[in-house]
Amino acid sequence: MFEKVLVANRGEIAVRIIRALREMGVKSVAVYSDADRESFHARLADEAYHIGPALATESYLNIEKLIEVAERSGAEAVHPGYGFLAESAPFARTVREAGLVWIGPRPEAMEAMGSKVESRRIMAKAEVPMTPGTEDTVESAGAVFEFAGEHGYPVAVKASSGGGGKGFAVARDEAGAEEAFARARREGEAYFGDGSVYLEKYLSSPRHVEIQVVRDKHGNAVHLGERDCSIQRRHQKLLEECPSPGLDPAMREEMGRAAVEAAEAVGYDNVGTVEFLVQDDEFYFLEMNTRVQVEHPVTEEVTGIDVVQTGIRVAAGEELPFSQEDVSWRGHAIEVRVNAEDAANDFVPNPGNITVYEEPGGPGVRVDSSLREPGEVPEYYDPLFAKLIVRGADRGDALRRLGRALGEFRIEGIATTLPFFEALLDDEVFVKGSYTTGFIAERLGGWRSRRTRQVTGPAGRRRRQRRSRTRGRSRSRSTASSFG
Ligand code: MV4
Repeated sequence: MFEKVLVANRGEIAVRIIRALREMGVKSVAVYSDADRESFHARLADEAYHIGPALATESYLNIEKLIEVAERSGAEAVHPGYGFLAESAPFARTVREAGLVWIGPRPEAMEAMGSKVESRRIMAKAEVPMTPGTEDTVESAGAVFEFAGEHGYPVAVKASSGGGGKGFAVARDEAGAEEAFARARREGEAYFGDGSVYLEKYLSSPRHVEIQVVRDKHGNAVHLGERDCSIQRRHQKLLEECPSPGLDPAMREEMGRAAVEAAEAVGYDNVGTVEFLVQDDEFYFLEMNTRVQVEHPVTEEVTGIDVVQTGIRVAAGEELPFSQEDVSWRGHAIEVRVNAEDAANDFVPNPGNITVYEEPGGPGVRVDSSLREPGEVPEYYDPLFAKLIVRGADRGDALRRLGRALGEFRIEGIATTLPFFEALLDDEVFVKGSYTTGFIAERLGGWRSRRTRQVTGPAGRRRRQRRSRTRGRSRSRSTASSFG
């Protein structure tokens, strides 16, 4: 096992990795930018090195500076977390060329999964179910007409290097083909420097269900179950849960097996996530993420397996300490992403200084956060600063616990996504669990949240009085507003 690891990241995932390392008796090295001087992750690590100005390209994305700190600190391995350079094969290669261990999969696997066309080729060979699509990239909108002639409209046009909703467009009919083709190509070029696109038969109302997998360097591969990530706004996940309300045991078993086959076909050798679309009792490979994901805690809470520590052990060459038969799932977990975005004002970014910060607690409640107390959420990075994860005996229990924990979460000074989740708990489609990826787009506009808590009696009056004095408070008790 490593003696010392550089955590090449910030925020809540850096805190998470530092905690994992500490439990393993491994020293942690943090890096921080000007904006993160007072950050919790820098304080928590055994050592912390300043790496530059707030701008990510000058700090957390600066490969040279990261390698320099790794060498200066005597770290033997680098953990990239998620985002930033987590899926950068060049960074992984540079880490290895510096004689350090990359805590993640082989760069070749990262590259293969970074190309949607290449990953579909590999999955086709492994007979992992996929939507009908072109085996190669296509050069003109004429290919859309031809594809639709065989598979019908709508047709999804996707940039092969795309992700996160960029380089994705839908041709709903012949008239829309040119524009969809041009948009996917343009976005592929602009965001990923690669305008090559391919086609898939478009599924109109799928769920987004992903399977956590891990494969070690000795060929042992195991899946850790699914996470339903369909509650997304503009391709940004907001809530994830396990198990998925949309899967029955047979499909769960089949998807788990397909995900393991995918990992084997890729020669994958760390923790990873295989994403699927699920519709009409069928599932289809979407893409594979070659990093630990934001939502990994949902899987940890239901399996009891520490996904981050498992990834570190695999990178150190250890065999998986569990087999598929050892994995079991218990209860129901839900994660909500607490972003510095004003949910009542079209989720506009709202970074700034948090003046009151009180996390919920008690049975079945976990908060993974970049904060320990009031402090700054900087404007330079991803708006996510905390994840509230709850676990209950079943979904109903987890939903009640989520409502209770949201009610305890106090954040003042900035607006956040907390009120959005309170309103979600009032939505019958969400509570029933019969939602798809279209849920937010279909229901967000018409929502008027209601006061979810009738404040009565002296405490209520006191709270009401206090509220009138506090401006900009991110109330976890939603007030009359619409999440338009
Ligand atoms: C699809 C799809 C339906 N059919 N592909 C959106 C961005 C990228 N991650 C892939 N996405 C989709 N691909 C086919 N063939 C629907 C989506 C999609 C989506 C997927 C997962 C989660 C949220 C989504 C929101 C809109 C569209």
